Amino acid sequence: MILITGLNGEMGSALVQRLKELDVKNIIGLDIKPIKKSIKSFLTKSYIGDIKDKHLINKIFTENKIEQVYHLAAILSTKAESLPFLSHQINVDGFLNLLYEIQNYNTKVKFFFASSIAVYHLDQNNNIKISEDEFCNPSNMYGCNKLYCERIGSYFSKYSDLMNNLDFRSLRFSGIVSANTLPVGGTSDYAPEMIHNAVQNKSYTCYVNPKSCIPFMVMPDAIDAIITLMNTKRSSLKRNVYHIQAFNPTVKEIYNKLKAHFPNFQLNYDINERRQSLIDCWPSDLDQSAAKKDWGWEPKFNFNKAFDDYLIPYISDYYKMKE
Ligand code: AKB
Repeated sequence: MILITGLNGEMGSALVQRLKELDVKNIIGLDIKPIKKSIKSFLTKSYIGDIKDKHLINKIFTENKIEQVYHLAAILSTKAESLPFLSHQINVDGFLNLLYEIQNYNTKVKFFFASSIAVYHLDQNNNIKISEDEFCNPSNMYGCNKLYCERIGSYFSKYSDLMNNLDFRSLRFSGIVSANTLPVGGTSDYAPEMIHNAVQNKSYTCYVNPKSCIPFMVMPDAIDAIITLMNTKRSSLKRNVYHIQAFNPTVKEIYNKLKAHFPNFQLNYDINERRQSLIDCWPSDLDQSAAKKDWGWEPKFNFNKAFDDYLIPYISDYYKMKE
């Protein structure tokens, strides 16, 4: 059985749909809210409840033979700054609840953990290309949570005799833009919000400045990356954790692209200092040689293709259908 946590979220919904297209069966979903109608039929079973609830996680592992986990449930970076203790409970304790069950399991468990470029902190000059092992010194709650989970996931799977059955794999994502959904509580949310507003002929007030620049990718590439990483032979993977990106536009470049499609689009600014400081200390470019070499990472959508062939046509159709 495959367990997906945070199933209703942007990534969970996209992942389960893709797995269904690939005819993957036996999927169990976990979410704090009732499973969305649009994805419920893809599941063999669902559990509604809290990742923090040890008893519920124990019940899921006892009632099912879990062989793969896609752990996506999390509080994102902006929300984590205002709710740091809740963020720790969900992002760290929730993760530990899953590992605790795996410890007592006599089945091998392949575990995917969604991590983030929030684990990095660059003091200045964030336009250098960095590798996975540099600047891992987070200055935000979400990044601290994610880095710690990466480290203990790697520790248990590599060094601890308690969990020889754990095969831990993780990707550090940055901003992800989907045609169907909007993120909640992230710091990179300005890009998807800007695009969705432009398509709906609405103006947008951006909370970071025009020069702000972090990596992005579209949801289909993010989902393909997860599935490819999970299907790669363990012996080919030289690391437990990889970072990936597809393009890294500034806010101004996103605006220019949208303006070319929607000449009436208006962008205003109302800078949020905390969110700006997070964006400013995150890298704007990633050295992806490890992901390319070990499991053949190659995004299908560069900046132009992402906007011209995916985001703008699909988001336009999405809102037309809603009318
Ligand atoms: C967020 O903005 O919190 C996330 C991230 C950078 O991981 N998109």
